[in-house]
Amino acid sequence: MKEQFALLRIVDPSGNVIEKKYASDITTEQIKKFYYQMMQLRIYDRRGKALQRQGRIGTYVPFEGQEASQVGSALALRNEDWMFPTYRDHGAALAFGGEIHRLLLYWAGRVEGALPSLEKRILPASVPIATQLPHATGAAMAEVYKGTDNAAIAYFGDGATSEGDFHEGINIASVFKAPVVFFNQNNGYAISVPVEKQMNSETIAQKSVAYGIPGVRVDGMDVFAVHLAVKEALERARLGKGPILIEAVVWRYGAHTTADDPTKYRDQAKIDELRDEIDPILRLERLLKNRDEWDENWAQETKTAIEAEVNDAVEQLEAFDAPDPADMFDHVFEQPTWTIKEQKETLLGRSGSSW
Ligand SMILES: Cc1ncc(C[n+]2csc(CCOP(=O)(O)OP(=O)(O)O)c2C)c(N)n1
Ligand SMILES: [Mg+2]
Repeated sequence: MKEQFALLRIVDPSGNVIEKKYASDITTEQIKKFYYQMMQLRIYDRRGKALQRQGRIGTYVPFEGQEASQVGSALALRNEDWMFPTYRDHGAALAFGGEIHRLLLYWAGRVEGALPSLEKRILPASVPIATQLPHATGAAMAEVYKGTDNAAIAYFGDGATSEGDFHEGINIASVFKAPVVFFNQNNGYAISVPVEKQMNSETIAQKSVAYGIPGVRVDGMDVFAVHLAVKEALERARLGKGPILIEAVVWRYGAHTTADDPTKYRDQAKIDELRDEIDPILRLERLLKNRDEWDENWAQETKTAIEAEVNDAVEQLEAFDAPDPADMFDHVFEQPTWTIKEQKETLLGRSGSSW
């Protein structure tokens, strides 16, 4: 199956363009755009981890290593398309136009960070695994009924393919030819469970066969390969040809979340050693160097500008008024059930002024 679903790679880890037919798409402007966007994600992500360690936000989900798959896919979308991210895809949300301080508000446990974006159709992160797949199918079908050619993208991990919602979302999308891209990031782990223990399929892309849709396997550390695969999938979907399953093979460099210790279940030192070789941002640096287009000043200025942007966002985050404890109960259902009402009364009644 690995032969049938061969890995699409355009730029190799040493920064060489290996798929010559795409060479003309690889302009300096495009490389720098991807570089900027991935660097923004990395700086934001590292700050997120630091804020958690400092006790300034709650549990945080890092995505370091997955910048190329999140940026390449998000930048393939059109403004009006729908994005259904998981908790790990706030990088994709940021690349699609999400605001840094709103993303951080989410990790601070604030309802303001979970409101759908008014500017872009970015749904709040799905924490219950795979539940966003049927949602994405529904949104895509609604666009067809409305007569638009807008599409949806559903993000999900390798572990999510073991959920019923994965089947239901893809099956219905296939039957109704819904314009949705099922974008899997196979980072090899569902928390501590390696993908080999999760499934007997050699690839995730091959699961497309069962639904009668195309499946594509890409090097998720290659932003150009991801961008091309998602762009082509979206174009096809807009023409009414139905959904596609894309598997982006990526590395999760660090822990599952800030509440996890990966050294308990994998050889973390080996991954730390590999990072330099496989890194998606270094790949673009090497690509620019190979073209004699690397500009150290530009790289430094880019970093400085992003750091300032992230600092501003942290200030915005911390300038928000203290959260209202009632938020915890008020946004579970449109109309609260009696159980939620009772919980709210119990907590707010008992806690008195301690809030
Ligand atoms: C329905 C459901 N079951 C279990 C969990 C607990 N859980 C949280 S993350 C996770 C692993 C998901 O792995 P994967 O889909 O590969 O995504 P990744 O975290 O690697 O991005 C699990 C099982 C959950 N959030 N929702
Ligand atoms: Mg995973």
